[in-house]
Amino acid sequence: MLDHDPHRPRYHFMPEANWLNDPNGLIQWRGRYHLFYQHNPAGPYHGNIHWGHAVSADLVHWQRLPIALAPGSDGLDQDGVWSGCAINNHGVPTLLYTGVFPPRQCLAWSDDDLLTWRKHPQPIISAPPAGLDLAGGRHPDWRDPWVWWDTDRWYMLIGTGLRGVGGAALLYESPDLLQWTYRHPILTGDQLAPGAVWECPSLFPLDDRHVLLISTLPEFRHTYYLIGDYTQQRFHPARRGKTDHGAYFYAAQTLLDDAGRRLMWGWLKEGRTREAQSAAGWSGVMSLPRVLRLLPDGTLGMTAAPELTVLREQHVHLTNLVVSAHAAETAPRFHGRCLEISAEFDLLDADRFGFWVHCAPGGDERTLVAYDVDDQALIIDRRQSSLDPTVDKALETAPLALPAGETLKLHIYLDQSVIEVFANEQLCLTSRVYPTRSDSDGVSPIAFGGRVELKSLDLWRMKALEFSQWTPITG
Ligand code: DQQ
Repeated sequence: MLDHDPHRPRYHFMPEANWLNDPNGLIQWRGRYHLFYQHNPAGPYHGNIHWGHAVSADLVHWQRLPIALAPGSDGLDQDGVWSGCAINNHGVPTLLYTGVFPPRQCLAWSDDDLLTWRKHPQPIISAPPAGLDLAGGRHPDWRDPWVWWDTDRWYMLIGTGLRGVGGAALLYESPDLLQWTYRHPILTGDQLAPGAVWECPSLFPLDDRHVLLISTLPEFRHTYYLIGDYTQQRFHPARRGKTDHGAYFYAAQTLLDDAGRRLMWGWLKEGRTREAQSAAGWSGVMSLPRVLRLLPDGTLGMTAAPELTVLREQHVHLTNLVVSAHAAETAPRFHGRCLEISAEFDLLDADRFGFWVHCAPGGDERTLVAYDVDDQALIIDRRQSSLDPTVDKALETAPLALPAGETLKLHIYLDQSVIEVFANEQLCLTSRVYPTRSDSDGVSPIAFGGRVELKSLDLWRMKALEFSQWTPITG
């Protein structure tokens, strides 16, 4: 049934059905990429949280593996196995996560190459540090361990919020992953670092700087990056930005791969009602893997992982096309809901230009992915994206200055209800659309208020993936 769902992505990773949220425990182990994720195998809603697991040799074709961690033990994680990370503990694959409720930091390890996991019988940290006034309701917000080794010991960050102050990333240290000592926050909320509570904090070096990722509450819309220096166990941020400017990319986590690349994934939330998610039988999609780099202006740049090119099928290539609103009827029109579009535009006198996507004949339903010259912003205009009155249709924008003479390079991934747009190898704007008509699949270049030159356009139909299932060896 799910195979015929026109909104269900075809080449983004997803569980077979039901609920997915945060990426967890990202690690490359013996050459293969392991992706764990928050998962409810019992339904398309958040609850009963397990760690799902998938593995890939190439970042594109994923094999679904058995559930790695399930809620179970009283006093550990009976209400859910919440987010965390994976590390190589001197040769032993090890997961650290938050068991709920109340929150406790827990550990599990594998003796069989990450296939099955054994939980340490007690929490490794059973309660937050005494004396801190932590945000939260019945239970404190204090979760999502991020762990690394430095010189002669392990370090851990835990996300939390300090009442009256803001979000915080608490630092702990340990000689053996079992005995932990609390030190202090490496950073607390200030003008640069928003949010009352930080979820899924993570810290990693990138070139000669450090990056801290925080996913913030109560906003619950963005993973922010802070770029700065980590010295004397304190983080000193210099720049802040959004890992994605849309409202759907959250709880991002990264891994350092064997090639030295810092790769990032995030949870793509849904933009429709709980009832619609329940009727669909699935909710939540993993983003495409993104390669991070520091840009010369000190911000975080990102591109889609080049491995994704293996998904390309039929191809159209056009060059030097002048596009204007008047020529809209004659502009080339393509069809598809699973496409990669790579385009380079030279600004002429248009004040807005880009592509109609998911466009029905006559334009009853259509979504605009465009650059607005006056506003200096990339936009995804979803206001006409669906005839369904219940789905999200807000306009999404990302500030993007184009210095005189610079072209705009758009890299757009359409995968049914997912739109991921990379602009000038700098930033990303991701959104969700839910057209109702089966013929809402047109794609065409468009310009408003003048003309634009489409210097080059490449468009590929993308392969639909079957995420293979793991089958136990019997006999
Ligand atoms: N999701 C997990 C938490 C984390 C939140 C629970 C972020 O551990 O803080 O599913 O989306």
